[in-house]
Amino acid sequence: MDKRIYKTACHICHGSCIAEVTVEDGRVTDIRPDPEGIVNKGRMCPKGLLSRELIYNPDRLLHPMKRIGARGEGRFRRISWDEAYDIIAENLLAIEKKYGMEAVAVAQGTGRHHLPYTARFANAIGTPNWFEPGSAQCFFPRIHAGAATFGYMPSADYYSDMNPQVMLVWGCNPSVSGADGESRYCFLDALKKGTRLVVIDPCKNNLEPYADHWLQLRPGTDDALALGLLHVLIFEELYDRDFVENWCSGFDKLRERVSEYPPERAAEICGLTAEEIVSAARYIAKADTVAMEWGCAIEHTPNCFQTVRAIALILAVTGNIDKKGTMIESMHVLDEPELLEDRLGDVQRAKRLGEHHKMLAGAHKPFSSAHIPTVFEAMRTGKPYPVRALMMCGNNGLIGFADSKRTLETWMGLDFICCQDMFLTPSALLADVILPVCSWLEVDSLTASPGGSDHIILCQQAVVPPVGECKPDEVIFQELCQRLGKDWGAKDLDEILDKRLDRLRTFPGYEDYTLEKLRETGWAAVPIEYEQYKARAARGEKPFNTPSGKIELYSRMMEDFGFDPLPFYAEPPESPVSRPDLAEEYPLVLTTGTRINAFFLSEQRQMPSLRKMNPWPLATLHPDTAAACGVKDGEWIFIETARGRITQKARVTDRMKPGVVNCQIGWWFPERPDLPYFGAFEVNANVLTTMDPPFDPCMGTYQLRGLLCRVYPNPEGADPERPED
Ligand SMILES: Nc1nc2c(c(=O)[nH]1)N[C@H]1C(S)=C(S)[C@@H](COP(=O)(O)OP(=O)(O)OC[C@H]3O[C@@H](n4cnc5c(=O)[nH]c(N)nc54)[C@H](O)[C@@H]3O)O[C@H]1N2
Ligand SMILES: Nc1nc2c(c(=O)[nH]1)N[C@H]1C(S)=C(S)[C@@H](COP(=O)(O)OP(=O)(O)OC[C@H]3O[C@@H](n4cnc5c(=O)[nH]c(N)nc54)[C@H](O)[C@@H]3O)O[C@H]1N2
Ligand code: SF4
Ligand SMILES: [Mo]
Repeated sequence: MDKRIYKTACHICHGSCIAEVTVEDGRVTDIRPDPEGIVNKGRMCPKGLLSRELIYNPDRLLHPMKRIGARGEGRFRRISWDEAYDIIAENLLAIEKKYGMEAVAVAQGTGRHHLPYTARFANAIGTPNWFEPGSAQCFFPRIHAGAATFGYMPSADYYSDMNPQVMLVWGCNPSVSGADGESRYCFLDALKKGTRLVVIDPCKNNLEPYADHWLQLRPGTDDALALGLLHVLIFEELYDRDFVENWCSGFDKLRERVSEYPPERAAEICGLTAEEIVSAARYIAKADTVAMEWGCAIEHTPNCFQTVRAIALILAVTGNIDKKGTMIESMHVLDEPELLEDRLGDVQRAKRLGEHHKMLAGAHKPFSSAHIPTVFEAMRTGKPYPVRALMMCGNNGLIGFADSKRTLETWMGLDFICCQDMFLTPSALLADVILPVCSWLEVDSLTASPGGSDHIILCQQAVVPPVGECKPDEVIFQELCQRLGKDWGAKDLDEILDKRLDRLRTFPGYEDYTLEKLRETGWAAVPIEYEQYKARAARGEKPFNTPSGKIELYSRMMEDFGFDPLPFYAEPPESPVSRPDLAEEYPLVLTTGTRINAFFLSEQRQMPSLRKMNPWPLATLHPDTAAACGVKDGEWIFIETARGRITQKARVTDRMKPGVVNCQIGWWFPERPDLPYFGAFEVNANVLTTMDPPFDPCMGTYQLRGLLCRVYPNPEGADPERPED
């Protein structure tokens, strides 16, 4: 028997836990955490550990298929890769000829191994209309607000002998979702070592024992809270005067803006007391070292960019930047793969839909993304020009994008859809061609950690050959380019991966490092350099890579783009304050998201052990709210907004802020192919959300949190058609 143990990085989530995977006769027989794994040190979550249920799942797509029934009906026929590529090439080239390649949209899922290659594919074939659900709603706002403010996105330092004394946990639960591009374990270790928390979250959770302050704000009002905290820090003179004078610009202007947000005003907006805000601010100011984990909850309103900036400025004025145990700068140890932006060319780039959202789509940055609502509008109306095809990779947009009914209607009208996935998802049901892809155990990839300040490279490798006829996304893109007569710009994946190690090779001890070596060791790490800005200043260089060379409390980049250079509060467009008329009908505040251990977004519902951990979709509400709506814990309820209604099971807990309902996301029932779209329109939270304007001017973000809803019992109780839990 042939038996071998490989070290490889799991990358099901945004983290990278090093696993020891046993392979016997070409099959994965065991998955364990590597006790030495640099970020996980002997721990992995159930999603990674149970991945044999993923790779050998009976629902796994094993060969390419083409649609034979009506779109969405779910009838497909097995075809060869050759035939699949022929169909795709024929359709895309016909669309290119008739409308131009901009009529082909390329949709990417959240950032995992295929992220750069999907963008590269879009550039290689010549469409500017590449997008990722996170571009405007997740992580990218933090990246770009970080760049505008500091010249980089800082992230929490868990790696020095100085544990963060206090951490702000803002709209995030890193113990479940993973810290910035990290798995959760570094955060949990910091807690064990004594880090105390200030948590900003409408719902209390497992972090409660570690929190000295918990600000249960009304969803969607994080901007007002950040400005209220800044008010206390500035007007009580609790900020770091030396740091601000030496390294920040625009303080006086910020002070003037912040004067509009005394804690009493912020408290009223957020549904808190002024005392809660004042005491939290004083606590933050008193700590020697403060780091932060900020989550996507702050990126889910149309004032997303200003919200993220306002929060970032708390770290800036308290001087918690680039010192041990605070927020640190990237070592950029892993080069990005080439995105082939030149291949796109200026003419095509200028056609990018949503170009005026400069922080999203601007030509000044890599991973420029088209604006999803604008692309969808073009699909529906042909304006400003037609978009007729959709290439989906690692994206389950019918579940993940706002307003699922509108998404369905939009995609129904397209000429051609191709979907690359591991499973027949509700989105894949709409495809003309489905391409089966590899799981994390079947692909080669490199990841950097942590996401915002990488000093570690983690190596993911194919430990077994692909099951069935599956292929890695990267190979599919290269072969598709070939078929379309477009240049992929590399001989193979190894060439691309090897090039990404160039920067690592500039560090002492790594001069001759190879991909092969990395596959043996599992990871490579370089030492963090703290206070890089001081070293740059000593060399006569700009300390920070911003227009002024300082941390920009007043952002000149934003001013140049015509955006307000100073943060402000804006009420979400749908809220009890901005829409009192609608609130009469829908009196509760809805938030969505809140990651859970068992699942990554819409995935893993087919994995029996994980599904058992969370069999049904749950909506959380306070006992007073539940009583007012006549619903009981554990009962199926309806949650309804102006867009539609879904059903989930009530989870009643006094940890939730009264008046707020929090729906789980990502739900569909893969075990129910008999239901239209696997029941997605009955249970998926995005039936409730909206993609309507107004959008965040900088990023084009729409509102996913803080919407208006109502809740009532589902009189049918547990649907008899639905298996009991
Ligand atoms: N296990 C697991 N890990 C994941 C994922 C997953 O699905 N499962 N998804 C991945 C992805 S794509 C992302 S973006 C991250 C997201 O993970 P996080 O950034 O941690 O975000 P969420 O879990 O969506 O929400 C975090 C908290 O925000 C609170 N919240 C809700 N509304 C608001 C609000 O308006 N303001 C504030 N301050 N808080 C609010 C919720 O109660 C919740 O506790 O996780 C990644 N990691
Ligand atoms: N209401 C509401 N909506 C949200 C959010 C929220 O908090 N509230 N969060 C938003 C956020 S932060 C994000 S990032 C988006 C996420 O949106 P998506 O990225 O679309 O997330 P998923 O639903 O997990 O879809 C990912 C798909 O990729 C497939 N897949 C997994 N690995 C691979 C692979 O290696 N290759 C390929 N080709 N496919 C693979 C999976 O089977 C799955 O079908 O959703 C957003 N939607
Ligand atoms: S935390 Fe993320 S990387 Fe680690 S095992 Fe779980 S899914 Fe994989
Ligand atoms: Mo995300």
